[in-house]
Amino acid sequence: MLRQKRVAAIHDISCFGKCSLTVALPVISAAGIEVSCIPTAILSTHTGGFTGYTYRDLTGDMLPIVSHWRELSLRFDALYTGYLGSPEQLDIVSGIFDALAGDDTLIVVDPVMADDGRLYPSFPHDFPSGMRELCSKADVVVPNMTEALLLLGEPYSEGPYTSEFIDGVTRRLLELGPRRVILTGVYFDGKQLGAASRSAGASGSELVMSRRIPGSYHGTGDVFASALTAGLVRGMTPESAARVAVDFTVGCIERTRRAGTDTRFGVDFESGLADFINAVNSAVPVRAD
Ligand code: PXL
Repeated sequence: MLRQKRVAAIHDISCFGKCSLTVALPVISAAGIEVSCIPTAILSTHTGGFTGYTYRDLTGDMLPIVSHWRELSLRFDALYTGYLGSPEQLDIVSGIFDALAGDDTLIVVDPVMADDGRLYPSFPHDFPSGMRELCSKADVVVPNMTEALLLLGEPYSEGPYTSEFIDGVTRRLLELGPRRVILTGVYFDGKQLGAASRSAGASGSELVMSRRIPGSYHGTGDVFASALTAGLVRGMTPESAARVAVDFTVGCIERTRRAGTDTRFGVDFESGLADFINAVNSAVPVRAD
């Protein structure tokens, strides 16, 4: 019988404002993949635009969860990390990679820490250098442009970008050690926005573009990285997984814009899940054996 794939998602739970685990769990599950999780913190809302949120640090729970899982000899097809609850968790997650990854486990690191040219206020200024080390252990890293430039220790640069600039960023990110980079927030004009995908040894970046919708919608990085991880685990090529993830994310933003929802509340990804599942299944049909 075909074995169901299993992913461990390591992100916070933001109780309101769809992002991190409240996105990763449903999106990856929709692709037919089992998702276990290691919550890094519990917040009443995410930190993007809300004030007065509660915050419970779960750093102390992470290794005991992993120890129990090791007693159960659980195996994972992918480990997928996002928002970490404290700087100490960088080392802890690195240890979790060593403890849980087998030879065939895909490690996806979304270095969630910044956007729009700014490090999130919850992180200390040296967080990007710790994140750089974690990224060196990844098979795939999925930074946005702000995170990419922080990882590289380079000044933030507003777009529109040139293809030479994007190729330079993806090349230097690969020099940090991951096997593949999928850089989001890539645009060359006001009309299109997308991602640049590049693997170690490739001579340039492959672009996966779509229409650009004005505005900044919270949680879209998590929607994209979760859909990408699901596609990769299902066996899609990085470019086709990025294509499906870009289309899914743009659809979510478009529906949310039309509904006029507060941009802090997260995007309507739920209404796009059926199309997302169909896109994944038509790229990699489920074998009936
Ligand atoms: O979507 C990224 C994210 C995840 N979790 C928390 C956040 C953010 C971005 O602000 O604050 C708690």
